[in-house]
Parts: sequence; structure tokens; C-alpha cells
Amino acid sequence: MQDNAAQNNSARTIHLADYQPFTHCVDQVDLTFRLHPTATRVLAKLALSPNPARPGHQDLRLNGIDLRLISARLNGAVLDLIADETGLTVPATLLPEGPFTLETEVEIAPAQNTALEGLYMSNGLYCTQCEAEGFRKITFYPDRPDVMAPFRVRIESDLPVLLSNGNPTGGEWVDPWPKPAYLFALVAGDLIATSADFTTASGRAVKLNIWVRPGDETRTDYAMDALIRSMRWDETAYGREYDLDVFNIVAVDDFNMGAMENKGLNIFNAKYVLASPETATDDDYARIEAIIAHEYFHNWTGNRITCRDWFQLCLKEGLTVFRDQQFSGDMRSHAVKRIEDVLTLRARQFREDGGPLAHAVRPDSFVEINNFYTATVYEKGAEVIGMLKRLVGDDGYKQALDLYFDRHDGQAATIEDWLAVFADATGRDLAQFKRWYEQAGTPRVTVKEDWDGAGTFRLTLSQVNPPTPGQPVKDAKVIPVAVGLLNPNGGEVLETTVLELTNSEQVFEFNGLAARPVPSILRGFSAPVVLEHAVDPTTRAFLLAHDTDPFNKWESGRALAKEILARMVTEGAAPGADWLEAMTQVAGDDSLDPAFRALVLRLPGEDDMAQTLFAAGHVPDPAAIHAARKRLGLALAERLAPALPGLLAGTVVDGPYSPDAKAAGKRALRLALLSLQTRLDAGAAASALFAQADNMTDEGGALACLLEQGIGAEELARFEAKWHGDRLVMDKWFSLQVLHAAPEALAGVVNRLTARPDFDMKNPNRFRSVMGMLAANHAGFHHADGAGYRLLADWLIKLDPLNPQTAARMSTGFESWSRYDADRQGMIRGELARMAAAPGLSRNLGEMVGRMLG
Ligand code: 0A1
Ligand code: ZN
Repeated sequence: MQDNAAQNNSARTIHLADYQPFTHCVDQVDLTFRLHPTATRVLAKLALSPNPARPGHQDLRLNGIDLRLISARLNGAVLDLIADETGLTVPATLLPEGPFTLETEVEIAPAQNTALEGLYMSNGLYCTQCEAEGFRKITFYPDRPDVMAPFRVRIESDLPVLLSNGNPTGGEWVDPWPKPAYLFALVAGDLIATSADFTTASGRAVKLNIWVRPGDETRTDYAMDALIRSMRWDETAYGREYDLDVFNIVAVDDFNMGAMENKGLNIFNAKYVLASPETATDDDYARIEAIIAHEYFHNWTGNRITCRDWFQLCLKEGLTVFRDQQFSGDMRSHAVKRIEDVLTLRARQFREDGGPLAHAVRPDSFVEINNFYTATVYEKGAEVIGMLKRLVGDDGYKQALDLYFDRHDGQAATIEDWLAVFADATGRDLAQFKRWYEQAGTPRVTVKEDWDGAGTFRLTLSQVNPPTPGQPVKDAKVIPVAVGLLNPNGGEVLETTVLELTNSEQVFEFNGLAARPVPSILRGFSAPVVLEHAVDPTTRAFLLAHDTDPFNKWESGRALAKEILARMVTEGAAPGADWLEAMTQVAGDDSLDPAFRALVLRLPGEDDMAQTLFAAGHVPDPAAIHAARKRLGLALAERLAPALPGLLAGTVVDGPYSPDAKAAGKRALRLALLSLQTRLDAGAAASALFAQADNMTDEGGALACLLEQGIGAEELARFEAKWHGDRLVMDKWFSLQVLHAAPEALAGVVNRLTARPDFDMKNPNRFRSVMGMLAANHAGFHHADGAGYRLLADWLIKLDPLNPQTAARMSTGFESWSRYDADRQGMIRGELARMAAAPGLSRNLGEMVGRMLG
């Protein structure tokens, strides 16, 4: 009954071009669950009819994996059918011409389901994960998103809390909204709810419940507050109301991803629900707010309007990420949120786009859909919508979205449908824009300036779209480039204006200028591109001081830091004076938002530097990058030394802890300064903060400052003694040690941690705390002895038979192999080949490894 990886290893490629509607319509689904850890019975009664979109008398093919078929009946008469490895076929010869009912009974074993897909058990709790294709591990069904049906669910069990989708009615859960099977959910167990009442704009009373294990109910207030704010925001910003009488959220300990938007019953990784000041950091609070909002927003963008097929995944994910980013910006600071989003985009999506796993926002083929829940589909998908909004304007965007909800409510839609509403609402031709969905790779935009000395300034913009796997040649895209012009005194002479780059090269002219302006290009990061613009350090420092666009103000400091680091690595240069001076100014400028100052003071990451150096034609040396970054941090600390105590004193937050953006920004600045101070005082200030901290931001942040400098063993032990009973906090304890281990010590640290009894590889959070951080510790993972590569491969091979989804996700640690020198390339390819040859390799990990090997 257990997922047999070898069995599923039939690597069949699915193509978008082969799409066909399903042969039948499902008019009603009735499910009965008799729960048992190793012998759950699932009775499914499906009301079916031939689909007019597929004329002819067709066989009925239902998906089903690891199901023991007990019985099947057609219109009440017993059928003698045998299921194969992937499903069940009822031949057309047995089917009537019109509507009919099919009843099946199957047995499954949730307690043995370590893949966490389908129905499984987590710490005594029954729960489900059906996206993308998990429902077929629960019952025989057309498990595809374009088959939408109303569901009724009955759960038979002695457990106190029994939940499914929709409204509880007469001992059943009834969901009136037709939905695809991937949005089905069931939860059963010993749970406690925190509840609240919400009334929608049109007066519907909704009961909100957040269900957690007994003892955790003290940590649900923030999630509830975020949910209520999300519901209100969707009403005011998009005119979208909630559409059931109850909205349930459940926190589970074992979950492959962040959370899941099942209709009326969102299931969350506990990490993104539970928060208290003592156990969660400011970043945790911000992520909880964003993910609660994301899942809630899916109710319209994903559930009411879903995807025709999995190639259209970005239709729901790109749009929902875009909406949660707008929400977080409204709740906090748009400037800070934009900078953080771009940092993530570059770290994850640009990295993906520049390597063997590059794929289009809407891919046109896949082997395993679970491998396409990627930064490209999610984050680049959101960027594409941001560009669309910029091109059609705020009003055009609003009209298009209203039309989208009107036209496609209750449907399973496509990217063509999405673009058509924009074309119809605004009259704009989007044929060229569609390339953003179809072509992988990060465009490079080059800028050249020309000043004629007589009032005319010209910008020549050109674009190059680099080749990616399977897409050697590309056409020019439409790229919105937001620009502003500053005069030499720092005043703005041209407000933000969007230039539309549609050809491979175009000239844009600005007339009537009194003096040569300083251009601020790609304001707000108006397109997901790499900008190549030769700017001298003095001008970068000028823009850092004067740009009115907060994103570009930050970006100037960032570019300066990266250029200096690059020269330190490649030429052995000293830390640049312009940058040190500029950082001193920013650190002491109380007129700037502390959160913004913290972002400016944060040094570029080592993986980011490797990416940047590689793009500039160098072979990145991880050890040299690590050493240079250390030197740069020390130089900045020494430069700021006289001011640091005063600056640190200025960041003390008075009063009890509050997770709001203002207080969090101050704490972020304090930790950025503390990281510098710790380079000078042997950890005195960080130890003091650690000892007196009353919240996890300070406690964990101070510990990180110490570990970063190779000290803090005593604090680490105190942290463990205090928190050993708390799974989520102990995940941080694991992560911090791995992330901050010295390069040569990393393998030893990982081996020590994985030998502990509380390293439970079946728990994805714990596995990621160690293995995710192993790959994130750039200099350690890429240490020349290859121990990091071997360790990650060993553990992926061990995890794959238990949880192929998480093993496949974590394999992206290897995706950037082609940047490095021949020795490292050889070692990584050797590990990839070793994984490829592992007996019984899953389709998930098999596809990833195959794509990385090329
Ligand atoms: N749709 C969810 C993410 C999700 C995707 C796949 C999963 O299992 C394979 C689980 C969750 C979201 O966007 O939040
Ligand atoms: Zn989503």
C-alpha cells in the first residue's frame, strides 16, 4: 500500500499541446471515510455523465495509486474490475449512454504514508494534501483540475474533531461550490480552535477557526488577526467576499510545503501559523501574515477560478503571490517589501533561470508536476503581473480583473483567457507580452547614455534574451523600464516615466534639460531583468543619497557593494572608500526608515556574489568570496566603530514586544549593527543581548551574530536547554549552526546534528533545517574537498524512498553547478550521477537529477 518509488518511476513526459477535455463530467461526489491508521475505508459515489466536449462513447479512466480496490458498482450492479498501477478503467461497453453512478470502496493506510501526499498522519492527526495529484491516493477519480464537482463528505471516527470542505450540515460537510479534487481536504484529530466572527461586506456571518494541537492555542492570535485583515483587504482592494459560513485553518507539524488553500479548510505547516514573541521572529510574523493572506486570496484566484491543467499553474500562483505582495506592502512598507521581494527573486528565481532547471512561467512539458512549484512559476509569475499592471495602468488593471472574475467565475481557465481579459478591457495587444509566459531566462538590458551638451539626453536601451534548455533562440520582449532623471543637485527633473522597450535596441530622448541629468533606471525594479549600466562609484553614492525612488536608492548601495566585493575577489582590491563613506551616512541618517537602513547595511550574500561574478565572465571561487565578504564586513565595522555604541543605543525598542513593522524595523537595524559590533568586541554586546532578550528576534539574532564569528558555544547550549521541547524553535537551533558553520567545519557539524535522536528526517521542517542550510552555506557546501556535495547526495538518496517530493525540492542545492570550476563541476556531476543510479529512484528526484545533468 505504501508509495513504491520504483513502481512510479515510469518517466512519461506530459505536453501542454496534448490537452483534451475529460471524457465525462462529474455532477456530484459523495465520500464516506471510515478512518483507521492502517486500514481506512473510502467509499466514493460519483454521479457521472458523458462530457459533450468529448463526443463519442468513451471508456471511463479514473486515476488511482496505492489503492486496494474492495468493490465497484455501476448503477448499483457489481462490477468485476481490476485496477492497474495508475488507475481503473471502466470500458465504454459497460457504460450506459446517459448519466450513471459509479460507487467504489478502497482501503488505504494513512499511518504508512511518509510521502505526505494524499491522506496521511502527522503526530496522531489525520490530514490530507491533494495538490497537485494527491487525490488519486485517496480514491479512484479523474484527478485533474478541469473536472469540477460539488462534494459531500461524511467522516466516521471516534476522534473529537472531524473537518472537511464547505459547511457542516446534518453530520456531513457540504461544499456547494464545484471544485477540482486537488482542493479536497479532510482533517481528524484531537484539536483545539481559536475562533472569531467575521461579517462580510454584504452581511454574511462567517465563523473563523484556527485549529491546533492542545497547548498551541496560545500562539494563534497573530494568524487570526492576519486572516481578518486579509478578508477585509480582499473586499476593499478587489471587491471579493468570502462565500461559505465557516473558514477553517489547521496547523500540522509534517507538511511538504508552506500551506494549502483547500476550499474552506486551509491546511498549514505549523511554522506558518504559530507565533508568540518568545518563539517567533519578526520575519516569522511577516511570513505568517503573507502566507495566511496568500491562502485566503486563493479562494478567488485559484478556487472560484481554477486552472484548466497544471501547465496553467502560474494563473493562480503568480496572481496570488502578486496579491499577497500588494497586501503585505499595504500592511507594512511598500519600499521595504519591494526590496525584500527582489532580494528573494534574485536569490531563487534568477538562480533557477540561469541554470539547467530554467523553465518558462508557463512550461509546456513536465514529467512530475510537483517539480514545477518553483520560484519561476510563483515569483516570476507575480513579476509578470506587475509588468502587465504597469503597462495598462491601475485603472486598466482594475477593469481587467473585474472582467476576469465576471467572465471566468466557476471555470478552469488558461493564460490565454487571462490575457484576453486584459486585451478586451484595455484594447491593448498582448501578443508580444505573452512571450513572458513562454520564454524562460532572465533578459539582460543594457543602458547607454548620451548627452549632447545642448539640453538633449538620450538613453539607448537594448535587450538580450539568453538561451535556456530547449530554447536556444528567443524574440525580443516588451520590457517596461521605469526611469527618472535627477539634476546634479539631486532634485528630480523627470518624474518616474515608463519606457517600453519592445525591440532589441531603442533610443529614448529627453529634451530641454538645463544640465546633464543623472538617470535612475529600472525604478521599483519595473521588470525582472539584469540591468547592465556602467555607473561610476561616485554616481552610485549620489543616487544612494538622492534618488527619490526608494528601490533604486537601495539598489545603488547594493550595486556599489557588489562591485567592490567583485574587485576584492578578482583583483585583491581593498574595500572602496565611496562605499564605506556612503554606509556611514546611511547608518547615521535618522530620517530614513530603520528597516530600510538595515537592508542597505546588509552585505550581499555569497551565492548572490557567485551568480554576479559568473554573469560577468568569472569562475567564482567560493573560498575567495567568503574571505572577501568577511574582510568587507570587518572594514565596515572598523569604519563605523566609534559610532556603533551610539547607533545601537538608538535602536532600543521600548515597551512590550509588538510585531508591527515599525518595531520590527528597529530590531532589524539593531541586528545589522550588532553583526558589525560582534566583529570588534569578541561577542560582548551580542552575548548581552542574548542574555536579556525577551523575544526570539533578539535571542535568535544575537545567537546568529555570535555563530557567524565562530563563537557562542555557551549560548548555543543555553538555547538548547531552554527550547529542547519546542519543535519549531529547535528547527532554528539546527538551522543556525549549519548556516553559520565555518566552511571546513560544515560537514562535521551536519554529521553531529544528523546523528541526534531529534533529527527526524521524516519531518520536512527538520530535514530542511539541516539539509537546506547545508546547501545555503555557500563556502561550506562548495568546499574544495567535496564533502558538502557528498553529504547532500547521501541524504537525498536516503529521503527519496520516504518523501520523494521533499527530496526533489532539496536537490536544487545542486542546480548552479555549471558556474564553478572543473573540479567542482566534476564532483557535483558525480553526485548527480550517483543519485540517478540509486535503485528505485522516484520520478520526482529522477526528473530533477536528469534535468540537472542535461
Ligand atoms: N498551492 C499551495 C502550495 C502547495 C503546492 C503543492 C503542495 O503539495 C505538493 C502543497 C502546497 C500554495 O500556493 O500555497
Ligand atoms: Zn499559492
